[in-house]
Amino acid sequence: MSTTARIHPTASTLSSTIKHHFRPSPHSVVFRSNPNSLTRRRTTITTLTAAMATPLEVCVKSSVTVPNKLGDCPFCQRVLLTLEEKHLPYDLKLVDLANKPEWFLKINPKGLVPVVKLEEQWISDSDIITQTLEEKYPDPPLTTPPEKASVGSKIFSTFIGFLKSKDPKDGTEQALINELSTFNDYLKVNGPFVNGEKLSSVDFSLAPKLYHLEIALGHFKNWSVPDSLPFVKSYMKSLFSLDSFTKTSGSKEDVIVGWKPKVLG
Ligand SMILES: N[C@@H](CCC(=O)N[C@@H](CS)C(=O)NCC(=O)O)C(=O)O
Repeated sequence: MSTTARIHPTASTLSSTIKHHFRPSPHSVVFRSNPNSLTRRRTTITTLTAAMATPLEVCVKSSVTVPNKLGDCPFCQRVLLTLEEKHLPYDLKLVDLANKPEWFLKINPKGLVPVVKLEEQWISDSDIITQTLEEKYPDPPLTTPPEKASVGSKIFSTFIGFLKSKDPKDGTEQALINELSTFNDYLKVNGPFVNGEKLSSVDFSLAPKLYHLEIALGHFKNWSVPDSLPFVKSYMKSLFSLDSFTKTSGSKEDVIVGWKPKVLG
């Protein structure tokens, strides 16, 4: 675990600043875990305890098209999906990334979202946050077996390569198709999800990235996942229709506005 990713609120001025900004903030919305999500059957004492616990504070990207609305960051959505599927209540702090407030930069000087407060520590980076949530709230377990944890891991970078490409013959489209084909073959044998029948953390990392892929490539390149990859297509359809997904996804408009500068170069 990277030590740099843990942010320690040491100064007393910091905690008072956070309180001041958090309590009266118009951007503060309490989200309760969704009773209709896939994991709802687990009515254990742990779940009840979690549901009654103080909401976890989560800093996420705000919408750039609609005020006081959740934005389109795939890393933030990954964390929110994890909280939803673990039935953990959370208190959303919307951060305008184009004009980062002072209180947020004190929490995370790197200026990146998501950031979550766990046991009085602000933790950044979706990898570290989801790992820490798994350790602290193991029920329901969402761990992906280590040998499957990197399945699909090159899809996002190849998608960005293709999206930014201005030369149709530079091989970036084919590179993406190759990654998606490998994923399709994997799902055909091992699916419907990465760890078989059961959703796990790697699905909650991949799904928001595939959502961005679908919207951005559809809009900027009039491109969609080929019909020759039916397992990827049905994977995306299943993930995008989860209650936890629809509740935590940014709007199509935000996704498009977010990628525009990258496409224009
Ligand atoms: N590796 C980080 C990446 C987080 C990240 O890149 N977040 C973007 C938003 S999607 C961000 O905060 N960007 C800062 C900015 O746009 O100024 C994670 O997994 O949490």
